[in-house]
Amino acid sequence: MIKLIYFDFDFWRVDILRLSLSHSNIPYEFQRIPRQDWSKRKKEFPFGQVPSMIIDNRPYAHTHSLAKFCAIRSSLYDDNEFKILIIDQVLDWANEITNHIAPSIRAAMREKNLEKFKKLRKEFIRNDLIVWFSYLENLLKNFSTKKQFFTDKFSIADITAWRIIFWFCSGKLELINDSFLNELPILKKYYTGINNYQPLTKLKVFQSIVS
Ligand SMILES: N[C@@H](CCC(=O)N[C@@H](CS)C(=O)NCC(=O)O)C(=O)O
Repeated sequence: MIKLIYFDFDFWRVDILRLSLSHSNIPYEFQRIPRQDWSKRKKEFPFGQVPSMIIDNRPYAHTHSLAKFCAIRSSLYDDNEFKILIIDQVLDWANEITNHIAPSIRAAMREKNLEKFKKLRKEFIRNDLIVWFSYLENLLKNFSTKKQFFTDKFSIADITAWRIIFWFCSGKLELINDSFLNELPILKKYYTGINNYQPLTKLKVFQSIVS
């Protein structure tokens, strides 16, 4: 049995694993670690980070590696080397945009420095927000024939792209709202399509993430 481990809040890094396995009815356990227990438990995990995945008592980590594993198990990866390149780029893009917004999140949550947070978040909005979502839109524009899915077959790339767009549109990131998507009409249409893609939206995990 696959066991997934993350903190006690929803975040894309583990949600894409849960969505992928749930989509294909692959059984898994999910353990949430309360934030206050982290310093005691950090050493249990490879690289001292979560998400982590345990199978047969062996721990594994790093979002991209875990996502690839879960997607292969769920038939949401691909056999074609060029489709794989597209899927992997979406996963790497998700890591990149997260790394770009992370300093402003850290300033607010960890350092509790409001001035620094505002400065960093405004810099992110000015320099990175549209730039990084344009990169994703370009990938879709250049490689997807119908623009419905990244590889023309629903995959972990769509789960990941959807989860990140949802994060940025959710209103949970202060000073950012969904209006930025108006500048990216192809991506906006794609996002609306995934928001109505029943095999994903009917999942309990999906519903709990959006509620
Ligand atoms: N390279 C890792 C990054 C994972 C990561 O940054 N995890 C954060 C939570 S989102 C974490 O474990 N933070 C606690 C710590 O580093 O002590 C991955 O790809 O999964």
